[in-house]
Amino acid sequence: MRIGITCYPTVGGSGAVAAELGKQLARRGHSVHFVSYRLPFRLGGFDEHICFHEVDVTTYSLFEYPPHDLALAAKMAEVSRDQSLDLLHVHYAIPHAIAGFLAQQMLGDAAPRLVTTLHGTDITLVGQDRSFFEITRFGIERSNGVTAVSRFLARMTMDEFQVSRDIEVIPNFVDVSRHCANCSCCDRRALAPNSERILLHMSNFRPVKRVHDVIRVLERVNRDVPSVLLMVGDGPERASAQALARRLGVADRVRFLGRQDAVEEFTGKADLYLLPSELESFGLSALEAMACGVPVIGSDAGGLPEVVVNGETGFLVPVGDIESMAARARELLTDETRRREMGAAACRRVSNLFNAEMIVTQYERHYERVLAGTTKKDAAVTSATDRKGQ
Ligand code: GMT
Repeated sequence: MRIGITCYPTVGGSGAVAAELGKQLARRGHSVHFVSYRLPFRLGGFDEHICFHEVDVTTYSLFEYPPHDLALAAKMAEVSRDQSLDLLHVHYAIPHAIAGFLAQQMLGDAAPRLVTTLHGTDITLVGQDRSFFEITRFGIERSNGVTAVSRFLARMTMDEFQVSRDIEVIPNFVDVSRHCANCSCCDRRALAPNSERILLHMSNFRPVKRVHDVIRVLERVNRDVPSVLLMVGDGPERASAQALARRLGVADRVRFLGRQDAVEEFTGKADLYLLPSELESFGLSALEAMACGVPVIGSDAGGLPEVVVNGETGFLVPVGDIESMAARARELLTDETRRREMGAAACRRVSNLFNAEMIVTQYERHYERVLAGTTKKDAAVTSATDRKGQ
């Protein structure tokens, strides 16, 4: 297939999924064209089947707000026409689904089909804003195929936006072969020179991630179990999180590593992964930790229970319950056998349910159905009829 992909190029789960999906599709021989205003993060390296098309946003003295979304739509139409794209797959509803729809309108009969993947905050935060509600709904209704990254997100989209169309759940995934399943290969001494336990958190430090909770948990755990905390990523709450670490007297225990692309190179060094988000439609970073055999302690919110099985691959506690989070962390850090068992269970869960091989095939099947103009329900009915006929 000839596939156009549009995503936010900045650090974030939706961009990570889009980049990884593009690479995996290219590996399968599809021709992939990324259209965005910057090279998406995690899309480094040359691949003969991947091209990047940069959206140029013209500035002009009349424009107080340069019209990025129109420039994107025009570029999507241009690339679709020049590369004879079969479909455009956009990640994050706003504004990408609308730009994709506009591109289709510009091309008329020659337009590619449009697939929109909902990732989370496009529905749970941005889409809920009154000024975006109707246009988000419009984008969902007008896409030829819609996928959501968790059952939670699909349900929420249908309930909140009252859409009756099919939304297929296609979860986040990990290239299991790239993530180390055994953390003993890693040298921990550079990060924990006095054999402290290592806690890890990775995010874009937006308020929804509750990064202050992460610092507070480390402070509590460190009272009994000497520990260090690695904070990976960057964003609006970084400075206040650093200030909190200083105020709580644990600044020397917390290392802010900033943005890191090759997360698989150090994730396996951690003993525990913390994700106390207010809401998480899926929680890609938790999945990446699990793939490295690291148990997750997170909040019992959104789609996270679809990723982390409470008591089996980690623990889930109510949002904001720092004491329970710290207690669970202490419990695992002082029982190495249990921690390792949970880590191994986490790793198995990723291999069995969320590995790239399986999930990318699910996307391919979705594309095929969209191109054929059928739905998953039609396909199920057809195969049931075929079975009856046999
Ligand atoms: O988490 C973020 O703030 C980034 C955001 C994004 O769209 O880039 O992530 C969302 O999409 C990820 C990939 O599908 C999911 O794993 C994250 O759970 C989701 N974030 C939230 O729901 C807060």
